[in-house]
Amino acid sequence: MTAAQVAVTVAGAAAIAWVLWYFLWSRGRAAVASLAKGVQEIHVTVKGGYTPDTIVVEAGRPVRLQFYRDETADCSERVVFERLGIDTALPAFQTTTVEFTPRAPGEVPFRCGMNMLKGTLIVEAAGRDRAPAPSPHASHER
Ligand SMILES: [Cu+2]
Repeated sequence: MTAAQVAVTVAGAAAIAWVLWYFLWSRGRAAVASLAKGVQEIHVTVKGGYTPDTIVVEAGRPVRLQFYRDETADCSERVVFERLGIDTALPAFQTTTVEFTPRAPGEVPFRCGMNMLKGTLIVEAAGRDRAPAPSPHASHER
């Protein structure tokens, strides 16, 4: 290979590494809630942090977060969603359910009682990818 080819290859590899870093590492351990019977549900393990720590849900549908606290450290004793008015105790080695319906798109941070462990709920606009195509008869119905 010529020096130019080597440079292009190295630049390409660096770009791929950057993309992987950006989506997998800098974004944390993101997960999309799965939909079951109209409820967006996800399991979160609490142990020195939240796994996943970034949860993607859709606005306007009920959300059920199942927090399993896999430790006794005082730090993770409570989980707080200030913007939703939620402050819930998480007993050790048990699953605690937190339910709510996010109304508006945006980011809702959550944290432990001491503001040390942190996570983010990303609320996306309703039906972003799931909305049916607009009816061709819509104009006649008005
Ligand atoms: Cu804490």
